[in-house]
Amino acid sequence: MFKKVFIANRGEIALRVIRSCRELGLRTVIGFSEADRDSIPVRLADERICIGPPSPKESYLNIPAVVSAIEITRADAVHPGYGFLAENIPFVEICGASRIVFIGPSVRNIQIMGDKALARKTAKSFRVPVIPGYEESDYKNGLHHARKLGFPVIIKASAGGGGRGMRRVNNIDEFQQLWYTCQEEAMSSFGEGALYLEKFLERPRHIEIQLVGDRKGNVIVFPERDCSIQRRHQKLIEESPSPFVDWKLRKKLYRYAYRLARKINYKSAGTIEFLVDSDGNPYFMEMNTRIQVEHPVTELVSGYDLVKSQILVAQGERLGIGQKEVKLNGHAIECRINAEDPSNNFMPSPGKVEKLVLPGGPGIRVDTHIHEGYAIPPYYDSLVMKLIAYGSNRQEAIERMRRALDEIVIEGIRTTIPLYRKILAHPIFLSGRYSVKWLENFLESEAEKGVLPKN
Ligand code: MV4
Repeated sequence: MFKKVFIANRGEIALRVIRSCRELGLRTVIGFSEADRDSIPVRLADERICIGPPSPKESYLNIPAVVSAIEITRADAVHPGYGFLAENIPFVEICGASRIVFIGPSVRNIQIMGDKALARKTAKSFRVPVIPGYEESDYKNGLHHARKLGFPVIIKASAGGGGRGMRRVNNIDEFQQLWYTCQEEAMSSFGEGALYLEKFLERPRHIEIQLVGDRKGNVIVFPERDCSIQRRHQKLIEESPSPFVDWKLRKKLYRYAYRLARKINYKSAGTIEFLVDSDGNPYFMEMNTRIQVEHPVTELVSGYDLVKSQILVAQGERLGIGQKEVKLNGHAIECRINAEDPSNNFMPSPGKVEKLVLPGGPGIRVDTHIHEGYAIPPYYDSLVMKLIAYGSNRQEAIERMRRALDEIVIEGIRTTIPLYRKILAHPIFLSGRYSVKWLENFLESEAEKGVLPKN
């Protein structure tokens, strides 16, 4: 049993982890940068230790600093949250060698899924459908495969993921140039030029399945999240269940996600991302080997604490429930509130929160580390709050989200709240018939009309 958990993160997720530790009776210690000294998670943890200056490279990403802090504070385990060191193989290896339990999956699982071409091959080998394509880094073979697939195709970097290092190719004349640009970009961004090729799907939806595995080989899978509302590969709104997914498709997604997690012996919380084409065919895309920003929507529809479960399975405990006990009740929607100005190209807007009035009432959950008087530092991700609405159905969840968006007041910084008020009033969002292309098209049409309302 753990006595003390080290939190190697900041902001809302650090607070989220502290809350689950508190409920489990575990002592917490947080490693913080100089910029986060006066933050709520640093205050709420049982212990705190400075790991370096504000720059993430010198603090939250600084492996020697984090590992020394874990050793000095004699923590048994480390929770990495998301981002920073959550999928960093050297960090997980050093934890293992230093007898620190990493609250997450094995090094091997992170390796397999971190290499997107290997992840594809692995999924294929277990008969999980992937988008028609080829793992191929040779230009001549690539061109041959592209002709066979038919244009448009998409070239992706094996070391990329989450939208980094991809090129859409519309016809054969563009192929050579885009192939080599993609390869060079992969080389310079990831230090590795390996590529793979896929048929380009028009207007797909991004649908993902949360799962948790324990150390005894049990895996449970959860109702899907629809994460199709994105801008530049950053998710803005997520919901569960997807308005597009019926039980027939859900069962298929469950089967594929379960099979893949089980076959690779996955032992933690993880998420399998699928692209679903307009005919409702799901294809494996990537796996995220961490807890994700949008995990609360799954918690609300399933009644299951995913962070608590992550900690318990890392301690060697069994999952508390079997697949039959995984529930899908009602509907949940999350809006990621960023300190960014949507009327000025989403320009980051750090600074002091002069006034803060939080929404509440039935079906509203607010995950945030900010408070009135808090200065949002400019060094990190601009996510400052997750506003999550729950209802007995989608309509009620939307009504509650709209109410919460009307109640909330944040002054002193710009936020994405005005954009959410617009999206939650838009007929396409309300109909549930949106693809991954919709938000960018909507933002373009708004830009033409003039600017989005100011905060
Ligand atoms: C695709 C695709 C169409 N066809 N792959 C973007 C993020 C990365 N994980 C994969 N992405 C895409 N891959 C094929 N074969 C379209 C996208 C895509 C996308 C996917 C999910 C959510 C938003 C997106 C926005 C643009 C493109």
